Amino acid sequence: MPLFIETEKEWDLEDLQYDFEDSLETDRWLDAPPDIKELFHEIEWNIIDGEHEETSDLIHPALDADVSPRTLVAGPMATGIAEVGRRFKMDEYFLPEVMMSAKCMHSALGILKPLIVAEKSEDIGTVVVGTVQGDLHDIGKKIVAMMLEAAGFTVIDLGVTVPPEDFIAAIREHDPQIVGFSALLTTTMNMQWETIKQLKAEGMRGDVKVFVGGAPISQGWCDKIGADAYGVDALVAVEKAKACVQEYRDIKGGDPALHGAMLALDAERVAQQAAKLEAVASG
Ligand code: B12
Repeated sequence: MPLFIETEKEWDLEDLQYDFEDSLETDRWLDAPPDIKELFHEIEWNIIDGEHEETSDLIHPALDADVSPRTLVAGPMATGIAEVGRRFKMDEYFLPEVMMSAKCMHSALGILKPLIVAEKSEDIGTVVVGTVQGDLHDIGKKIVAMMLEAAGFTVIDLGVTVPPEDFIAAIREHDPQIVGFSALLTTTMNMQWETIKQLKAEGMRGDVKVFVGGAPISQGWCDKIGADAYGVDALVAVEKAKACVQEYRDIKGGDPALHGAMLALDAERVAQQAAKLEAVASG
């Protein structure tokens, strides 16, 4: 039975601006046994420091202690790379440091992917994913692809800097129910729109449900460009993808009814979270 450790909260990561000792004082992962809490902080600091071998070496002890691969991805790996992003934005880090930290994420994901994907038991559909043209970021897209695979999808990952015509060729070849466009740059998010326009021009918009995601992407952007669903993270992407091939399988891509159904899923999740918080608050 894997350990349950809360990872869904939006943590205050201010301690990561100081040092390891300060991190140990935070309320992150207080529900984990103390040695696991410490291990998580070591993982996040090794990602921040760009130590990829050390990061990989810490993954196995966590797995041996029954921490699930998903908890590692959504927990210390997510907080570690988030702090790297903050440092980069504040000009405390430059590209070489970010590349080292990305290498840590890739090494850890290399260990975790086979374990996560092994959860796949049935085949429920096909998804084509890729990072749009001009954009090299692929960590988040890889996590989304891996979670979709674990949920039962066959995932065709086209890689990074994928031009619209390659998405279109892959949709023709693999006939997926869903296509997912990842974009991490404000300068490349427009390629999501461009690709949708080309899908329409080819008369293929109804054939496939379009998902969009990535740090600068929002529900507002999804609405504006006429995508079907926005996935703020991999868990939401999986929840919506499953709904698309199950209860909403007969609604075509681009149909406003599908867009509405995806928004209703968000509203339902928010209401459930609020009810959970209220229950905790009222003891
Ligand atoms: C790692 C990183 C890099 C690495 C990427 C390595 C790799 N192989 O991916 C390297 C060093 C190569 C890099 C390069 C650059 N980067 Co960079 N990078 C980052 C950083 C620090 C982390 C990104 C990341 O992996 N996050 C972790 C993952 C798990 O999160 P995520 O990608 O958001 O994914 C989650 C969700 O968004 C969602 N999701 C993601 N994709 C999809 C797709 C679908 C379909 C769905 C449903 C959901 C979904 O689910 C994921 C999992 O939960 C971000 C900071 C940040 N805050 O994002 C900057 C950041 C994205 N980079 C930035 C910049 C500026 C650059 C460069 C232009 C720098 C330069 N001067 O050259 C180049 C661009 C190169 C290029 N052409 O793409 C800026 C972008 C600013 C902007 N407004 O556009 C950021 C925001 C940093 C900053 N704060 O300034 N970068």
